[in-house]
Amino acid sequence: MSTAPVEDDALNQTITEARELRDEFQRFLHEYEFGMREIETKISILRDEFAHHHSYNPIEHVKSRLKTPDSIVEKVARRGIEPDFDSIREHITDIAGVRVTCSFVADVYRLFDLLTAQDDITVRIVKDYIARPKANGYRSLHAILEVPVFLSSGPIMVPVEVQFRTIAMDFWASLEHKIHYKFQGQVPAHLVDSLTAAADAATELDERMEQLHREAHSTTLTALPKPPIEV
Ligand code: 0O2
Repeated sequence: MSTAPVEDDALNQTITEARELRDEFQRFLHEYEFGMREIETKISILRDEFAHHHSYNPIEHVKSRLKTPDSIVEKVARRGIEPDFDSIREHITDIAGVRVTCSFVADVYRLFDLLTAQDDITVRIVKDYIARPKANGYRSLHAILEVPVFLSSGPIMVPVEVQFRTIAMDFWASLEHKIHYKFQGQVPAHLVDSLTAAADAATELDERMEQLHREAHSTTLTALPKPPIEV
């Protein structure tokens, strides 16, 4: 059975529009991917420079992710954001995310300072959940940073959410996330209490490890005939 010419035209028009939307969405996501890569490169340069010139690596690992289209659509609906690209660009700032896990709390702040001091980085929002942990015990330093991306059409500023945390904070957040997901947000009270206690233990561990590190470092320095000179 063949469709009438008018119906064919309507169908072709719908297909063309759907393809255009798909292409525009891909271009939109690419902007965030490029922004994420710029931040990854900056972090990787800092890491290499530390390793080569300071014989110290403050970064344990770096993980990046782009929000999935489903997750973007879900957030647009949940926040009541207009479903157009400009509104999404303006209101959703965590489409590109980079998580930097450091050894110690001092490294978290040092990395944050070094990254945000770079001339081409604009700091949009900082949420310091280390200084002020969330009620459930969540700790991390969050920053929405804008980084320039140079496209063939010209430069654009892309927001990237960077989360800085220690290994202990990361361990806790990852378990908490799994528990939260398993119970779909309705975590039983006894588990909430245990998680809060575990967050306190993680904070204490961070403090003790950093103290130990400082002691070991100062012992090494006094044991050396001459302290190293940094130029
Ligand atoms: P994903 O997949 O990790 O990105 P918003 O995301 O803007 O709606 P909010 O509270 O304004 O929410 O942003 P905030 O406080 O900067 O936190 C956003 C991200 O921090 C979350 O992203 C998590 O990655 C992490 N986070 C914040 N609070 C918690 C917490 O209590 N537990 C854990 N495990 N992680 C947390 P997403 O979008 O939830 O997920």
